[in-house]
Order: sequence, then structure tokens, then C-alpha cells
Amino acid sequence: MQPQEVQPIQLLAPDGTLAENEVYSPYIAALSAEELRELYRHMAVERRLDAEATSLQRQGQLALWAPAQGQEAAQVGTIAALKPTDMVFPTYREHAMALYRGISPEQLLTMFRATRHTGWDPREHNFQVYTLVLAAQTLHAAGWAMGINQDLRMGSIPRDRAEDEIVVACIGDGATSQGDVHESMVFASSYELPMLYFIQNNHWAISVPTRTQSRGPLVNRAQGYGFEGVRVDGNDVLASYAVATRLSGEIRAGKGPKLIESVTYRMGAHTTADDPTKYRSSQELELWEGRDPIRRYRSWLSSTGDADESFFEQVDADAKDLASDMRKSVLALEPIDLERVFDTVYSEPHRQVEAEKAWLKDYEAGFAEETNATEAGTTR
Ligand SMILES: Cc1ncc(C[n+]2csc(CCOP(=O)(O)OP(=O)(O)O)c2C)c(N)n1
Repeated sequence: MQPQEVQPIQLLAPDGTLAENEVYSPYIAALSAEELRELYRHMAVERRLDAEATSLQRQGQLALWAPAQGQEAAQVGTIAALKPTDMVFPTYREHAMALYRGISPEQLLTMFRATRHTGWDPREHNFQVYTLVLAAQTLHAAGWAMGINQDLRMGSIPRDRAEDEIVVACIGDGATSQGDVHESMVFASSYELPMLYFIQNNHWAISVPTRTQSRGPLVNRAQGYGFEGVRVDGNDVLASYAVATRLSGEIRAGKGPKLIESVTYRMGAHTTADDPTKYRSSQELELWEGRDPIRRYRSWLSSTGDADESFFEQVDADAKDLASDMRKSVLALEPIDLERVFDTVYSEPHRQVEAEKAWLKDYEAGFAEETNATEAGTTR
């Protein structure tokens, strides 16, 4: 059976021309020139940060980096449509969303330098810590959303929470194959939870293409659970914003969960640990380079007269400053205290954790012996 195609909602074509859409255009018309410029700024700054983080990893200053190049519009458009009080459950690639929520580059890179499990307090930003176990956050998100419903029912909203809070569960195309997603969606649908599933279909789950993971468009899954899904061009920041605004408004109004399949593309490697040329073609990459989300938006924004060359130059200068500050602050991050890592897993001593700690200490001691031997060799 041929997979049924679903045309994604697109407002901005790759050449930067804007189309009218009866449902979605009014959301864009409501944005001020300043808000439109901010969308650009967020995308451009994240892209610069991404490039810098990739370089830092190559220089051995980060243990790993998961580039988000190409996914800026999907992320910025969506998070800009939310309220700061909405709780976001990210994967490990939501850098543009994290920055938008006020997480600093240093906080963002802390985990990637392996100096802490995370660099930020989720309560300060309503942005949970990155989740590396695929799809686990979809269950955490459903649990949080059940808590919201419970608070509403009991009439006891905690003082630090908003009455109309909704929950966003971010997820990759590959991770939708995890059973956790099914459980989460069943709960969300059955209990009409205030949840937005935000799938960034970046076409690859490391080396496995989406078509292997799903024989039909991922957006169609929502229907199977009994809620609405919308497929959007994730390289179009305006469509991403408009779709997320409409759907989050409906969730806030008590209409239960919704799903966005944001069709985008990961331009870089899955992480700095893999080589995408081994599994995808240069023609495919070229095709998506032609759909670049930032270039497309810049071209439209210039044409409106809402942003001139000096604005773009200023954004570039700000991004450059951010990259240079980031280099300094990352190098200054203190290494993690290994005792603390193991001692905070359980509140009481645990045999397995003790055994793992002893193994690691022994392993680390091996390096000290090697260094001593080398030094002894050079002085002899
Ligand atoms: C439960 C689980 N299984 C496998 C992995 C290994 N793994 C890490 S990322 C990844 C691919 C994820 O692809 P996708 O969900 O499309 O997200 P993307 O990385 O493309 O943003 C895999 C298989 C993991 N982290 N967790």
C-alpha cells in the first residue's frame, strides 16, 4: 500500500514569497514588526551557537553535541506561540527552544561538556531537562498534564502555576516508534489532557529514514488516538507559529490533546559522533539546503520593509559576541565531582552503584599510572 501523502501547511515558500491562508494568515497579521524581527533573531543566534558548539566539540572541549541546524524555524515558530508558563518536555536537540526560554549558552552546554547532568533549573524556565532516553519524556509530560487536570478539578492550582497551562511533549520521528509514545497518547486522549505533541520529523533517526519507521505520515497517528493532528512545513517559521498558536489555543480552551508533525530536516550530523555521509546522499542535502529556513525568512522579512540591512548586521554581531562569550564560559566550567555523581543516584548506598564507582575509579587510576610512566620515561 502506498503511504497516503498529506500536504504540510506552508505560508512561506522556499523563495521567500508569502501565500494567503484563510485559517492561518490572521495569526501572522497579528504579529508586530518587532515580533517578526525577534523570530529571525532567535533563529540566527541559535544557528551561530550551534556552529560554535560543533567546533568546541571538535576541539575536545565538549563530550558531544547534537546539532539542530535546519530545525530553527520549527522550534522558534512553535515556542514563540506558547506562553512562558507552559511546560515544555524537550528531547536533546531543542536548543532554539531552550534559548528562547532564557536558558544561557553556558547552561545549555553544561551537559554536553559532561560537567553536570543538566545546567538549568526546569522550574525557572518551565523547560524540563534534556531527555536522552528516547520518548521517556512523553510519559513525564502526560503525567504533568494529568497533574494539571487534577489541580483544576480540585480547585487547588499551586501558586506558581498558571490556570491555563498546557504541556508540550517534543519528540523526534524515530522516537515515535517507542511504546512510551503510544501509552502517553492513550492517556492524553482518554483523559483529554492539555497536551501538544510536537514531532520534529527531521527525516532521520540517526541512520534510519522516517519511511522505515512509519509507512504513513506521522501526523495520521493522531487520528488513531482520537485527536487532531496538523502537518506543517517546519522550515517555515510563520506556518510553524500559526499552527502552534491555533492548536495551543484550542488545548487551552479545554479541547484535549493535539499533535503537530513538523516536516523539517537535520542538516548536520545526528551528533558529532556520527558521519551522515555514510547513510544519506549529497543530492538530498542539496535539496534541503534550498529550503533553508533562515534564508527563506530573511528574504521575506527584508521584502516587507520591517527589517533592513543594519538589523541583520546587528544580529550577526550579537551572535558573534554570544559565541565568543560562550567559548570562554564553557572552558571555565568546573569538572564534575565523580563522588557526587554516584552518591546522588539513590538516597541510600546501593551495591550496584558502589560497584560501578569502584570500577570507574580503578579505570581512572589507569590513566594516572600511564601519565606517571610517560613522565618517568621522559626524565630518564
Ligand atoms: C530508548 C532508546 N533507544 C535508543 C536510543 C539510541 N538513540 C539515540 S538518538 C536515536 C535516534 C532518534 O531519532 P529521532 O527520534 O528521529 O530524533 P532526532 O535525533 O533525529 O532528533 C537513537 C536510536 C536511545 N537514546 N534511547
